[in-house]
Amino acid sequence: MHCGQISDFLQLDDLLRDEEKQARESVAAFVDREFLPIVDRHYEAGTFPTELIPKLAELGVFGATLEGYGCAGVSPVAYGLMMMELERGDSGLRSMASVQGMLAMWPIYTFGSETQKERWLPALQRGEAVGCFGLTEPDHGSDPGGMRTRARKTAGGYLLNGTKTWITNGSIADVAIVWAKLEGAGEGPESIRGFLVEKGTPGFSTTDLHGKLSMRASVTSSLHLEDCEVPEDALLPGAEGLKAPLRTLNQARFGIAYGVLGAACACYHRAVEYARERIQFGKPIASFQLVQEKLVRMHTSLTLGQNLMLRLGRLKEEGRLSPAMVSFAKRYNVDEALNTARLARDLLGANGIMLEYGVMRHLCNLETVRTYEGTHDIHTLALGRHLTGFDAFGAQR
Ligand code: TGC
Ligand code: FAD
Repeated sequence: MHCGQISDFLQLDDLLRDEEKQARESVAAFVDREFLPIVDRHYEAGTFPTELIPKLAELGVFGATLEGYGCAGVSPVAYGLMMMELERGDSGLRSMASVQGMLAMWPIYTFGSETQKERWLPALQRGEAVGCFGLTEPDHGSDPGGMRTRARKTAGGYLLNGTKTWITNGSIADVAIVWAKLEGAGEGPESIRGFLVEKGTPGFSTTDLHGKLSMRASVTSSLHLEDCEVPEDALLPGAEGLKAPLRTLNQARFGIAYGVLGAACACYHRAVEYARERIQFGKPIASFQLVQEKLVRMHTSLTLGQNLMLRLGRLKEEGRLSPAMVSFAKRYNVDEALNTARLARDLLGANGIMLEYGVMRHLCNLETVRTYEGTHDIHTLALGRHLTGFDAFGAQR
């Protein structure tokens, strides 16, 4: 069952094209058939079902909006609906796909040479290779402009040194997009460049992060670069300055803002069903006013989120989607999805904390989604800057 069947209060389906509905339905069927039966096992074990990667590729989810190189060239709305259905399964499943498609393929497509595109895009699209995006460092999360990772020009290429952490897909990736400051290109964020670092390159290693209580069905790693020499053609020629990773993040944030509606939808659906069936004081709890108020809040935020994303998807297609709009949607939809998951957890009583009911898993995942790709407060400040013209990010500016 897809999200449109769970709730389409404003009849937005009327505004979807046939191919957009088809994309949604094929991903939804995959999630129901192949992913939901195994997610609890993987969540408990803290593993990602890597055997599903070729199947995700067959569905066309990797780099779905790109043209050529085997990519489907679907509309932003079709892509967003795919992310929504994946996240109805689990935020970790959507994360795997959004990192592969938007954080690895998109920068290669946008900033890469033709040789780099030919080498990586078809393989990443087919799921024969996995990609990751290394921006965050142990001491630089919200302020990537302060990163310490350095690239030094050598006779045959570049020598990379530094550590990236919290990297989704890190240890399963065949290629990492590593952002580093190029020595001699300035001291500030203008010196940032992107490098394609292949698995197995001497001086490059990964370690997985364990002990996560959120995003358990997702691989999260640190990347270590110790005198790691990459060839000249590892540099993404079109990427200069902090703007390049931030433009990349814009793409992924759009998918996240759409995706979290799937997690919210799963929680809302579970809560409505549960409230109808659960009897207390001789009546279904759905008949109590306070319970109905919670369901109405969940349904309202889901409906507003669906409407918002359809509009933003159409603006994106027309090239009119601004970074401020993306910040708006990421901030608002994630916050609302988290509120929905909390309300659903509450409505399910003690059962709400059990893995088998799914809502606590979504709730825990959404805590990560609130933090990654720009924290809730970073997007607040991005919007505050947009509205006022004043930059409230750092004291020195
Ligand atoms: P600032 O001076 O604002 O910007 C530097 C240059 O970049 C441009 N720019 C943007 N371009 C496109 N989209 C955006 N959203 C942009 N934001 C800024 C800007 O115009 C400027 O261009 P130019 O030509 O003037 O050079 O830079 P700042 O240092 O003040 O930083 C701004 C801030 C705080 C918003 C930025 O650093 C930021 O977004 N921080 C959050 C970091 C973040 O989101 N990290 C995410 C890591 S990846 C991840 O979490 C993946 S999880 C994936 C998964 O599993 O799904
Ligand atoms: P910090 O930046 O230290 O922030 C801590 C707190 O301070 C937050 O509440 C923040 O909002 C607040 N804060 C910071 N600056 C300000 C300010 N100026 N004003 C007000 N408040 C402020 N990164 C990647 O590069 N690639 C990935 O694939 C990736 N995947 C991830 C997967 C997971 C599971 C997680 C948890 C993270 C992932 N990240 C990834 C990292 C993620 O992007 C960062 O965690 C995020 O950008 C926040 O950085 P931080 O954790 O260092 O928090």
